[in-house]
Amino acid sequence: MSKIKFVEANGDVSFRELDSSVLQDFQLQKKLLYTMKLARAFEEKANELYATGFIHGTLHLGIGQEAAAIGSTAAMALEDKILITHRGHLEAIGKGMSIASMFSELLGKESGASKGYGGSMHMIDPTKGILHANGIVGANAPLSCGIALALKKQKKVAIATCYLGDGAMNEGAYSESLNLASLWKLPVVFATVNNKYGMSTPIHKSHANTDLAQRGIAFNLPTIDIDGNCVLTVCSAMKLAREFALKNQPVILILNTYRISGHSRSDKNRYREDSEILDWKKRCPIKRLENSLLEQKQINQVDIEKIDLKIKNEINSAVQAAQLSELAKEIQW
Ligand SMILES: Cc1ncc(C[n+]2csc(CCOP(=O)(O)OP(=O)(O)O)c2C)c(N)n1
Ligand SMILES: [Mg+2]
Repeated sequence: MSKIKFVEANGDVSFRELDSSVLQDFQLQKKLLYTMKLARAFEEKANELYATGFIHGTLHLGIGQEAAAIGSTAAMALEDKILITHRGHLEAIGKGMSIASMFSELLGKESGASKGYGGSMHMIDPTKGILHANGIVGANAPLSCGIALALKKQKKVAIATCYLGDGAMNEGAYSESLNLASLWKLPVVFATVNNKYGMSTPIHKSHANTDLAQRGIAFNLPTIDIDGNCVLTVCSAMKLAREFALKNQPVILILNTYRISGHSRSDKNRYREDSEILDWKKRCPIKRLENSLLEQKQINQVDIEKIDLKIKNEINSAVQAAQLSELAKEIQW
């Protein structure tokens, strides 16, 4: 298990151990396994519904990135707020959103998260702290500063987490937000999901400095840089980031992972080698935790079959409920 790399605002680097409460809490680990499997099954079902013509618009899947989303949201409180991106299904599920309302949204139903008007990129549920979902790359960053400022002024014991991608780091709004968050000491975590690509562009063609953890230094911000495919590392790192943010010290969290799925449904994967995808498939975050729990005899094959069956039933009944509900009023055709 890899350690947590911590880069101070002055550039000094140290490595920290994972949170012992995360390592010893097998109930939590089983919950993480369940939620990652649920999130994977949700996206696989969404993919199938798209392919069979039930979902219109587009779909950005995060297959392979489950640990980054589920591990980080698991370290949050209900009162914490998140802002998600065009690839936001996983974080929404991790923060507790109902998958029935998510399927309804995908199918354009009135019972959907955004009443069927938004689709895949607009999974919002304020009761769970999912305040904003945005298809405009980088636009979440200044909004998260506003939300964090409100939390600070209201003296809430809660933080805002802004999810964004490696590509979004090169939007001007990202740098402006780092500056503001640092200057105003806002309770915000910039959770950067580094999946190595912005659409078809690899980071070495878009970042002048590919060591993403160096970016914070210019803004006097600390950065936590970790293996985003290890859910226990992610959960521990997010706990640490949250502690800083609660003390009004904004932090950048870099979650290094890989998108197995294409950028969107129209992606033909012409910009990367099959061997690269295969290599990352071997580092599947779900299998990794499953194997670790098996090795430690915390679960067995029968438990895994039970979990998989429970998830299958949960997905099927959520899709069924979505299919039975009314189409969003203004898009009946
Ligand atoms: C301001 C803006 N520019 C361009 C786009 C088109 N676009 C959608 S997703 C995307 C790539 C974003 O890459 P990254 O931030 O790394 O997120 P990822 O897709 O890898 O999750 C782009 C360029 C957009 N939606 N908004
Ligand atoms: Mg990316």
